[in-house]
Amino acid sequence: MATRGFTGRGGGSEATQERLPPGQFLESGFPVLSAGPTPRIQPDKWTFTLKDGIRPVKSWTWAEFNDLPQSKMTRDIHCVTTWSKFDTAWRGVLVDDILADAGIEAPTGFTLAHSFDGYTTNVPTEDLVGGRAMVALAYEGKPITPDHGGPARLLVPHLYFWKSAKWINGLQFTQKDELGFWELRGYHRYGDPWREQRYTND
Ligand SMILES: Nc1nc2c(c(=O)[nH]1)N[C@H]1C(S)=C(S)[C@@H](COP(=O)(O)O)O[C@H]1N2
Ligand SMILES: [Mo]
Repeated sequence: MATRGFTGRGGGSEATQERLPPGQFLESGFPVLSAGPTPRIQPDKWTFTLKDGIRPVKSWTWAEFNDLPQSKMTRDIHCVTTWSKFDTAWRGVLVDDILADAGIEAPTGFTLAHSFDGYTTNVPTEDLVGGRAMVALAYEGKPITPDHGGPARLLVPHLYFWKSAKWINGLQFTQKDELGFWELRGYHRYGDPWREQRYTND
């Protein structure tokens, strides 16, 4: 490991530097970042609802949701607070498979993710489909811990990690791009780490 500041801002090898989006450094731990306290959700109280505007399309219980086809994704993640973590390994239900089980195709180009703590975040629908995003149920082979969003969290690894809503309880298709919790408080509406879209006007 090179001395910090020797090879670049984040230190590390050239390969590491190439894998890090601009302004990011490599983190080996897994920091916890939440706007509020960690909600504790019992499995029998857990539901996930897909909505088209205000119209509920389908809801799943914890047991039903766990019966959906599951996929694995191992991806680098990038937090807007400048840490990145390589090769995080998740298992869960692709948004594609949620839509397939509901028997619909995405009705609009805009989606708002909703969580048990009241958190919301907007993601263009095209960034959630085509195998690009999942509702994750396990991290490194174990149930996701409550502080990291368990029992279920959204994973949209190609966008800054605030888009990966913890404690997710639904996806809502919207007619226009409605801003979520952090997007209303100055974060970028899209949040591409490779274009360093951290704040509203980046
Ligand atoms: N429901 C909910 N999801 C959330 C947050 C939150 O406060 N509430 N924080 C976001 C932010 S800003 C980040 S960086 C990541 C952090 O996830 P972690 O705590 O697992 O590292 O979760 C995101 N998802
Ligand atoms: Mo964050």
